[in-house]
Amino acid sequence: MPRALRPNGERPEPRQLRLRCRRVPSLPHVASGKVREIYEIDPDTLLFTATDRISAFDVILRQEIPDKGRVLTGLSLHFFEMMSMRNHLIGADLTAIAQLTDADIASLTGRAMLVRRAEVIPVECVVRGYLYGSAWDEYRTGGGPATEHLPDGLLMADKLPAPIFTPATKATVGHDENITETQAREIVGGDVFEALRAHSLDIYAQAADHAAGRGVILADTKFEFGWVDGELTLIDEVLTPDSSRYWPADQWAPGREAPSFDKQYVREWLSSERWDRRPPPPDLPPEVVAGTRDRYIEAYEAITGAKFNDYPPGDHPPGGG
Ligand code: Q0N
Repeated sequence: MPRALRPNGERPEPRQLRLRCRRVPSLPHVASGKVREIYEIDPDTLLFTATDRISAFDVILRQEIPDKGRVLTGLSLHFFEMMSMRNHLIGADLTAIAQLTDADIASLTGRAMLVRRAEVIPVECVVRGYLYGSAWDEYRTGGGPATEHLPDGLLMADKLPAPIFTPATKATVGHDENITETQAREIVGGDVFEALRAHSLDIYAQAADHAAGRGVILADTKFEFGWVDGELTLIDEVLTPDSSRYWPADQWAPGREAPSFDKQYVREWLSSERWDRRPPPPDLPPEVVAGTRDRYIEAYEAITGAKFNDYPPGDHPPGGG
């Protein structure tokens, strides 16, 4: 089916939704995702920001989730700082950026990272430790690029014999598309493919291990890489609930649906509404917004072991010690 005719969220969002969070008018805008915006500081440096927007069933909802952008940025910073892989993070202190006003700094602090500008490698590097989402759909309907080497007889949400690297192409609109190893090698070259696979599996293993120690399963995740000064570099946001599937370990069992930490609550509420999953989505009532916010904060605290109240570091509530 041509992309333009596909049902629901694969249509571009209405203009006003797309523009709503371009809120740093003093900086040139470089790129947008559904919920992220990238601006230029100088030719070598970008400002990577996470908004409070949320998408569900591929549609951007009209209500924002307060603090969601800070939660996601806090998780990215946590993992960038923990990881040994070279990455694009410069820092999160915005106070020395001449182009930003005090009001910009106040609204961006905690939700923005200064990053090195990279030449983006056009392959999404997905690692899966469990069989779920598009990989499960492929597997149960007879196999496809992501699941071609898996044994028979696995169940939905099963733990895989070993984590698998399942590259995908970046679709400009709609879902990414899983591609075969051969296709990925054609896009990036054999040596780069092998480096991407090795780094992706290694970072996944480190993060999954870290999460497991805190009672959380990292079911799958997506990385992006680029070139900075000729060196392979991890870019984008990393290991956030938007780029990863996290499950509370005590709620997982093979053979059944596994509720994701963050979005399950809002998806369940949307499913209880009469809505055909095409824009415009129903308005979230305040208690659903608040409940979703609580889930994001719970995810942050479970995964990092830190209190969200203490984020960002150096930012203390009035009267605090
Ligand atoms: C960049 N994208 C991907 C999320 C997805 N360090 C960088 N240097 C140059 N370009 C990029 C980065 C990074 N990160 C990555 N687009 C530009 C698409 N993004 C768009 C925003 O939402």
